Amino acid sequence: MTKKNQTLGEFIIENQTEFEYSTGELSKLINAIRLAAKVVNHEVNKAGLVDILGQAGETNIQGENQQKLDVLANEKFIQTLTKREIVCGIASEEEDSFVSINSQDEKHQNKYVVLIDPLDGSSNIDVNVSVGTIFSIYRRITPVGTPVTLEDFLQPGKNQVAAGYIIYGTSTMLVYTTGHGVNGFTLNPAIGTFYLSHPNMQFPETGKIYSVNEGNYVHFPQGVKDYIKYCQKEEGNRPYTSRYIGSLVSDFHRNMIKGGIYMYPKSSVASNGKLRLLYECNPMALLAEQASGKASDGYQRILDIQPTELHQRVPFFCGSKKMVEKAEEFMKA
Ligand code: AHM
Ligand code: MG
Repeated sequence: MTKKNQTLGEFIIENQTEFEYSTGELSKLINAIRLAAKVVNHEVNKAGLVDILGQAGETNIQGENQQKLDVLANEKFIQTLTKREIVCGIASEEEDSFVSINSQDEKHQNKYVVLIDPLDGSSNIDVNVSVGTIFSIYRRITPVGTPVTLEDFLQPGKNQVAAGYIIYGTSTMLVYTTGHGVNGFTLNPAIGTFYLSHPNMQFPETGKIYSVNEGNYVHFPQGVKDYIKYCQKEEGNRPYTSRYIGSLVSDFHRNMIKGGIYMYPKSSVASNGKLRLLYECNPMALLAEQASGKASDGYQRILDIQPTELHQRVPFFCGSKKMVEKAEEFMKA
């Protein structure tokens, strides 16, 4: 049952029983994410005030410069999840390999692994534009009590038991699903409490917004070029509006509320696009489907893809169902 203005804490407890293997473990995990979100929110909000802006001077596994806040957000999420001993493994965009947290204590028979992008859209940090955290949760495949292996992380997105994001925007929101629809909670920063503000979020079936980095146009496959031309054509409810923040969480969030499509296609310079399957596309795809939207790599359902690598990239088309279907039609042609 969802009651508007319910706190996230109340919501988690009330809805715990609708989860298939309800032992309270997943609830504890969501609670830990809630806590880490508040800590990171605090850091993101004061970023302009203290000297934590700028690059940390290190390069992550994808060869990108890490911003100090990326590193900080990564630390906070990993610390919060590790200290509570509620997961057996964590994979992060900022870590080369997964972190195994197999407690020696027999009592800690943790079943879940978490994959996170601790601070997505980090090129927006320096210019005061919204960034986000994305998370994805699976039950491990290997037996409890043994160390987690790569196999536990390389599961197709359809196996996710929960997924969500935190958007550090004009207000901070935590939006998540456990496979029973999508609910959004807004943080009241004065008292540090998330309240249910957006119950049962739904993508409009179609929309008028397309979000893509059109600077890459010349490198896009013909199907994407044709779809963009279709979006711009004066006919019916078109031309559509172009909106691209360059922060997946923010672009997705806006499109879910207003109706739209987000695209990060492959290109002649990046054969699988840019976005990472495991901790960017899969969680967003589960949220999209749970909110009556659709997510595809242009040809097939994102959630059906069998991953082969932790930091694997995949082309991504996500948003209002009819718009994604239209983009797929152009890709096939
Ligand atoms: P990041 O994880 O390094 O921040 O990269 C992911 C981000 C997405 O949030 C965003 O949609 C995309 O990269 C923007 O990329 P581009 O600047 O190439 O358009
Ligand atoms: Mg990212």
